[in-house]
Amino acid sequence: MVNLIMILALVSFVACGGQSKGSEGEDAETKTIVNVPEFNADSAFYFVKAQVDIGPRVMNTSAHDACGDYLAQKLEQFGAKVYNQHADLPSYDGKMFKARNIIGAYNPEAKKRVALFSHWDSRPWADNDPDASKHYTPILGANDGASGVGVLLEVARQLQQQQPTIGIDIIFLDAEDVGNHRDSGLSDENSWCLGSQYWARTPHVAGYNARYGILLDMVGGTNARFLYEFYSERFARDVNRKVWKAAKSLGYDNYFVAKVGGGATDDHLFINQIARIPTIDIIPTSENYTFFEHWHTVKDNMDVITVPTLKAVGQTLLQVIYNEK
Ligand code: AHN
Ligand code: ZN
Repeated sequence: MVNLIMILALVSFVACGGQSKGSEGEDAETKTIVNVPEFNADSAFYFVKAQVDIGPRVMNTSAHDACGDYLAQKLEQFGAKVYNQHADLPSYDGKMFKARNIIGAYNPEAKKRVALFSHWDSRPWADNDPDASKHYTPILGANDGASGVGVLLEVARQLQQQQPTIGIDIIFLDAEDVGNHRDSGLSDENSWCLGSQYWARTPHVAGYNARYGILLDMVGGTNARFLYEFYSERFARDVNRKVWKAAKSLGYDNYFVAKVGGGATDDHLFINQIARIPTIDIIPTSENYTFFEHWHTVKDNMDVITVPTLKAVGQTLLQVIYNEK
């Protein structure tokens, strides 16, 4: 009984530790209290919608170019040093894509850096649509593309208001979603992620390095569950643990499930293999479908985007980056 009371007393001390710091002293010595800004998920939602409203961001179209200008302008407005990488990248089916990677650097002089990635292009074909007549229709990519970028624009807005200790690079990659069309009969990994392959070989700053990287892909869907992605686990296990632990500390362990899931041939794979920056992918996994219900279909529009998922991902990211020293 005495033990139980002691445990209860200890628990209540820990539970109110956040408010009443000071007199006991011990906590203050072992932990530095970091002010982590509040991630505004409504603002992130608005940034997702702004991209989707422009239309499908398929290379060599005016909507793509308009969205690229919008993203560079937002990063500029939020106080980043902006780099544009323009590259002509050949697609697997013999086209030449006019691609543009857009990078926003915060605290560009800092040696200790974390890189945050998301692709901003949308898939030229809804080749996973149940209706085969849609297989050559470009998708809006609200979740697959715009969601990660929307979260990172809100992160950028927060970075302008409160600078973290380390340097941050927000990297919007182009030409991710141009991999082999389902009906082509091909399955070449290298046909995907052309923008990240280019960036990993030719970073925006010569000799660029970061402690680690975090890629966001399809982070706005209803009922999203993020498991440790298979290649992330192989290349950057510690980063997975760090991020999932931060999510748990915020009560988001219903979104960030601490189990190993399947692998995705995604931008992080090339960043790990070519640039050798340990990089994880935050991407949903499901037993019922690939990534999310409307993946690579014409239904990947604003109806699939939900504010609470954006909040869980965005707040977790802020928790991680403001705790880096
Ligand atoms: C595959 O694993 C085939 N694709 C993951 C990369 C991707 C496509 N991300 C978004 N769209
Ligand atoms: Zn895709």
